[in-house]
Amino acid sequence: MAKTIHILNGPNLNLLGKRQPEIYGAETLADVEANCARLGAELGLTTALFQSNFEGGIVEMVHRARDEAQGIIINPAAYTHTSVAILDALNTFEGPVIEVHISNVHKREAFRHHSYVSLRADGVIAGLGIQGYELALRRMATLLA
Ligand code: CA2
Repeated sequence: MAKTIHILNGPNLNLLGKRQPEIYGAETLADVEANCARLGAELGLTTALFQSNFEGGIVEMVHRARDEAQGIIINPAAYTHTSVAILDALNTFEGPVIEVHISNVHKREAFRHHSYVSLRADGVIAGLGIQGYELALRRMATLLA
């Protein structure tokens, strides 16, 4: 049976492609979903993309992934830098976790340089635009082979 990857997205990423294209690009979260579904099919992986503007919503998405997914790709957005709750939830997930940031957080404000989620992530991609999600999916295929 095809392995399932959940792609979790945090606050404001529903606005991707609609605001601040100079930082986050012109493509939308629907484009990310379509690109990952297409590549997932090539790699033999089923993908499902979710987004929440709420910290607890992301925690619950991780709980759902515990039952339904073999791997998590997560862009926790601003909660990357603040959320022990999301880190704690990810620590209950047994499969691989890859953290993705569209922008290069290390080139930005100092408060974006620390990530709680990186304490759990098996890999981190930053600054490669939305292509980072597809690169994370390729790595998932390797990790789950
Ligand atoms: O670069 C990333 O992917 C971030 O996770 C994006 C977060 C930011 O807080 C992190 O430091 C880095 C912000 C997401 C906001 O997304 C928007 C997209 C389009 C328009 C406005 C916001």
